[in-house]
Amino acid sequence: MSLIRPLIRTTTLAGLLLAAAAALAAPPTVPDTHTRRVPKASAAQIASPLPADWQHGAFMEIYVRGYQDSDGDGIGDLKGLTSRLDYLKDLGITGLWLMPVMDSQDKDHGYATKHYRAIESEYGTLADFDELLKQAHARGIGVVIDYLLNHSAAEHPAFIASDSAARPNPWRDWYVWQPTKPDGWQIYNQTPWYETDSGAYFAGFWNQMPDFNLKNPKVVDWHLDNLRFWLNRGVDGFRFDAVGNLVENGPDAWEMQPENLKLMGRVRQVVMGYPNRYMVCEAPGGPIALASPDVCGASFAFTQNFNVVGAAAGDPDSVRDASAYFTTAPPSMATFASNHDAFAGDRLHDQVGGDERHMKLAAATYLLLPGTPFLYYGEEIGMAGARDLKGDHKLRTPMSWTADPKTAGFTTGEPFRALSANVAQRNAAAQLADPHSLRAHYKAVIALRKSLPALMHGRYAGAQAQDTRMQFRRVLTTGKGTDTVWVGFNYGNRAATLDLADLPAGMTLRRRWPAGAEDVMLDAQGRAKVTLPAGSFAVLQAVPVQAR
Ligand SMILES: [Ca+2]
Ligand SMILES: [Ca+2]
Repeated sequence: MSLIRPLIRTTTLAGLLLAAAAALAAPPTVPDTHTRRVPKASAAQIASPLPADWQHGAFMEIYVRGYQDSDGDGIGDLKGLTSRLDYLKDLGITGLWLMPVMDSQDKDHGYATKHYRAIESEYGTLADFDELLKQAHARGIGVVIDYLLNHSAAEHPAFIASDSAARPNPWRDWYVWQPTKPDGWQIYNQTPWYETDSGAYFAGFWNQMPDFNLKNPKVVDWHLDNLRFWLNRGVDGFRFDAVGNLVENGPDAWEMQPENLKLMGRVRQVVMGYPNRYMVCEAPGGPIALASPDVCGASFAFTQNFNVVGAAAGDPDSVRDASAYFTTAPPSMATFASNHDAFAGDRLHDQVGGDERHMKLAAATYLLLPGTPFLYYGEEIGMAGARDLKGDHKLRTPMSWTADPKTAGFTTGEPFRALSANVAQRNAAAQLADPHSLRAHYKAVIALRKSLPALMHGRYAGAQAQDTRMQFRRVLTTGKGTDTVWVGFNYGNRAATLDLADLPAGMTLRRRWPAGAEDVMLDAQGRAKVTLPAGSFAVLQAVPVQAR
């Protein structure tokens, strides 16, 4: 967290003279590799090589630094990730969300972007990125990258240029500057204003991540050009970070301002100008408003993550809330059990105390409910956090590929961070060898979701929750007719019988899960009873009797 520039206000005479001299100096410049206009996209750049359903998931959120090292420096990189695409394809993944891959100051999470049109040198080159896209597309997998609209790194040349007393300074308005530090601001329990020789700047998250002035149309136009830069290279979309924090209107008006929604609507117009692309926004403090088609179109379903995990562990209130969520939330919400941020909870394995049944139920719950599911890398093998790390680092450990206690198969060198606490017990190699593994379960439920379009696209109907049981229907009406899939969960410790109603009368319910179980006959009123063993779920598809 060391500061790269002195943050002490000039008070000495010498300092004042220096400031006066600086004011006479030429205004600072920014290399045009950061800012040159992006040429209009060609038809080939606009076209998408992916099938239309790719963006309905399942997605995998990947921390490139932690996924696979290709050159032995102990740091995951793009070539390493490319070498693992077959593993992801085999799991049934059709989309990747890469945490920031652009050149960053922090050399850690990557959210302090230093260059919006360059790849983080520790991760590789633009050519490596192009190869990743090519190889992912060849496997029917789209690649969505994290994009930082709200802030850059303090080492970004535009911020360095903005921090200058020279006038006129065309970069000053790119960031949020005041002559002196304003009073009355508190964001996440600290003041967001930081002083330099030239004034005070606003940084909502960290003094090394200054906020852009998104009321400046030049900044917005530049961001839109950066998006085109990546879209023209073949990127399939973006995950937008911290969308609740874009525009500030005062000490009591810094979160989810109306301008944020308008700005994201403009962003979406640019992204959707390229067919078959996808974007999803992050704003824990108001996600549903962002999912509107004229804003982001999709947004992470914060709170539903805790409902899903709580339900899996058999908490009746969580079952009720998990069941109710999509009765009001749009189906474009992006669902998950955990992610890279500690505020969204520990890794799924750790949230349920390593209970295999609870992990399997959580996975099935969010994969079978509406929403676009996002797995967090390693979730599918039950990876735990690091034993002796805290906060976000605990969640961002090297992927456990093998049981090797020193490297986890992640690198031939020294891993950049401590390994997951359960690398010996839970790793991809062991899970791939076990047909009953958690990974095999994820793979099977993802395949089930893909095989029944109603699970991917159907509306949510008949949602009921009672104690530790819930059931719902997914109903898809197309030109070919109406497809109804019934899903029931028993999160409890005893077998339970669920009463089914409002199903198409006279049809048969074919068991799609679990495999091998008997079909269920509906009576003339479309009713049936289904008994579910403790800690299990069933998926039944209504089919005409003669189709048996
Ligand atoms: Ca490396
Ligand atoms: Ca902001």
